[in-house]
Amino acid sequence: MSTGRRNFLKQSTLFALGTLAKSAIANESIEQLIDFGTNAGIGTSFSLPALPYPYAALEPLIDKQTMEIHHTRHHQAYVDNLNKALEGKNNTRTLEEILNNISKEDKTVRNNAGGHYNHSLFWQLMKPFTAAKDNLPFGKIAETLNTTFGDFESFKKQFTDAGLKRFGSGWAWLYVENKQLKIGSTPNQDNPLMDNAEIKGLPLLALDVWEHAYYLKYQNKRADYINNWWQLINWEKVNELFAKN
Ligand code: MN3
Repeated sequence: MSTGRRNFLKQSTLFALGTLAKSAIANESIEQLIDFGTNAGIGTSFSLPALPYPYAALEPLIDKQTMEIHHTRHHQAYVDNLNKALEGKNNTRTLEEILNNISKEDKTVRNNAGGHYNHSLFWQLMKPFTAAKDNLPFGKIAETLNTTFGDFESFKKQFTDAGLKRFGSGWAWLYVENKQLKIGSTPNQDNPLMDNAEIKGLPLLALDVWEHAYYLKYQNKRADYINNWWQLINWEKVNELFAKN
């Protein structure tokens, strides 16, 4: 969808909602940066956002088949199951509003709303693999990572540990809580936007450590997958998200 059309729909939705909650303002700014597909305005349902690059763009670090299955089957299933779970409930909330009040929802909505949000972020926080040179952060996020964690290598080690130590399925996060950068992880499809999650804040960087994200190429070697993922981070997008905080 074109930006103009999306903005038009967003404006219409906001107009239709009448009163503008604070969370809707935050949501609006994040949605200018991350494509979550069709938003859940009145009478609409969620949809799968297109990948911002071809399925093979992350080769050889993440293979085409993994990306294709991950996007068209796993992410699509979260979208479909979320829509199914909300069917007949006359949902008027945005994805972010649902997540902010997830303690009031059942497990099906929790897992699928989280799955839809997390994967939409994950795709857009990566970029096509170009060269084997180090893909280092730059700008404001680089400076703040240094002042918060000492240096990039220390940050990288702590974040990698968060991904490695998450037992079973889940996500590793860099997020902002009270203006502070923090590292953490969540189980299943939980994320820091959920009102009763283990960690809370606004996500800047998301890493899927479910086996389906890496098993075809890496089998049980999660550490190798994480080590290669650093070459794919879209630091420009991380900076854009950070600037909104
Ligand atoms: Mn996944």
